[in-house]
Amino acid sequence: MRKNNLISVVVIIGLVFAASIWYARNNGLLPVAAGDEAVLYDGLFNTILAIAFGFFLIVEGVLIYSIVKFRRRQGDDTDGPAIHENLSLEIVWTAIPTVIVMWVAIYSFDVYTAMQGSQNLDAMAHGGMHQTVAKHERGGMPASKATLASSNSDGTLMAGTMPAGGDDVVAIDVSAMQFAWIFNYPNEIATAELHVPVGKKVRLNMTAVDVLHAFWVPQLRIKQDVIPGRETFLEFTPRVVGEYPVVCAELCGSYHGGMRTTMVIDTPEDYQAWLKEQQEVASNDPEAIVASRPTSHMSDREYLAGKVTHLGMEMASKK
Ligand SMILES: [Cu+2]
Repeated sequence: MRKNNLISVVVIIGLVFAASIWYARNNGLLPVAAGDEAVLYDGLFNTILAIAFGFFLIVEGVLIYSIVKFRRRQGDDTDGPAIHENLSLEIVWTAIPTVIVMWVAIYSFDVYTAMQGSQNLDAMAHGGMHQTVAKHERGGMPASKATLASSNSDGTLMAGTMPAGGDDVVAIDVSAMQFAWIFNYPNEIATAELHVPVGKKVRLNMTAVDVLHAFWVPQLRIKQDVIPGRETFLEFTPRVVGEYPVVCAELCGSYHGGMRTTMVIDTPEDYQAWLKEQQEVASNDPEAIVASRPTSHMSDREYLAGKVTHLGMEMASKK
């Protein structure tokens, strides 16, 4: 390669590199990162985006260059050069993507582990073991039905093997139903809106009353299925005070699209004040207590009637 060519290749690669990093930092494709996990996730997303954008520029650049440079000139009817193979080129263009893909895989798994993804895998493995026991006791009944049956008859869930949150963790029980979220805090507080304090680890222990739902907050970059008869959980650490949407991300019925609420990340003082306020509501409002009780003694209709009344009062009392 001539010296001039080498210099222009180096300059072009440098420019592509700079453009990729600039685009990864300024793409504006993601909403605000409201949790510590979201920051990790964005690091991964932006890195992959930078790599993809760099390759896009190189591939499209070479394409456009070739279209111009090697176009057919007037009166030129000769054949192109017959090139069969170029072993070193093939080795290079196989090795580079292999290294990149392996590195991205390791980086992704690292972020996944940091976001408690593998804890959920462990919990699922335990849930599976539990179901096998249930199947045994019930004389070969399908595992999922056995689990459902037990959660209906005694009001407790089979997944009792989940690791519980420690003292420094804000643990909130979430129950999903067609078509609402109920958040149960200690002291019989039940609300339709999720409040969490900034800077403290939050653990949501989730289960569904009826069908599959999924808890999703785009600004936290986390999503978890909520499953009838089995407990799943999500852990995150809020970092930006504000209001964010909670969206059901699993088609769960005719009003699935309306199954939304708000997650409010409060300052610690606001959070305590809110909890106190909810405590007063709960102790003066019999429906609020009903909403947080086990459902074993009620039919579904009675259970939901309690919720609906409570939700109505919640919304009215906020204004
Ligand atoms: Cu849903």
